[in-house]
Amino acid sequence: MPFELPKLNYENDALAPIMSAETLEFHHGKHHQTYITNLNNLTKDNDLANASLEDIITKTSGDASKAGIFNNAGQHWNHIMFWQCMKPNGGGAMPSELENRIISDFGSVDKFKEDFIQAGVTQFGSGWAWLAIDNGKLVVTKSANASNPLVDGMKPIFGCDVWEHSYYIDFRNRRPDYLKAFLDNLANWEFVASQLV
Ligand code: MN3
Repeated sequence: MPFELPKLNYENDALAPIMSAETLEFHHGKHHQTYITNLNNLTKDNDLANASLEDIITKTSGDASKAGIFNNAGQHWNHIMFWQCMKPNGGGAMPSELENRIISDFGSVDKFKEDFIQAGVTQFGSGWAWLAIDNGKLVVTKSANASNPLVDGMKPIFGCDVWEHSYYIDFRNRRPDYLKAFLDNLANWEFVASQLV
């Protein structure tokens, strides 16, 4: 079964002005679709054709001869996660089970947000900022290009795309402002809480 572009849970214009319809038309409709088209072409005639997306990522990680498959599979997984991490009028209060875990592992919600923004700002070039579960503990981490914490045995539960295609139309070069707005106005904390189990 070839991989397919997931539908968004909101209209293209529903996240404006933080993330404009123009950004989503390109980012979801063109960039994400291209990763899927490439992934399907690269796996259709080999032993990965029937593997799960997670298996493809972990099996090709670190193998230079499979970099094309890894990059497109990683970006497909990362974007499936990313679209679900946002909602119209997001941000705001977290469900208590998520807030309590964050306070337990970071000290405060503000410290988590500070660490998350710092991870995204300091990811040199393209990549991702993440909240992930590592051996039962919540951690903030970052990854370059198409990689994600799955390759390090962690479970990512929240991620922000810091490739320029995700924010340049709406924020130009202001990546820190994009990350702050992502947390305060777009984050779907109910989805993140659902990933804690
Ligand atoms: Mn992207």
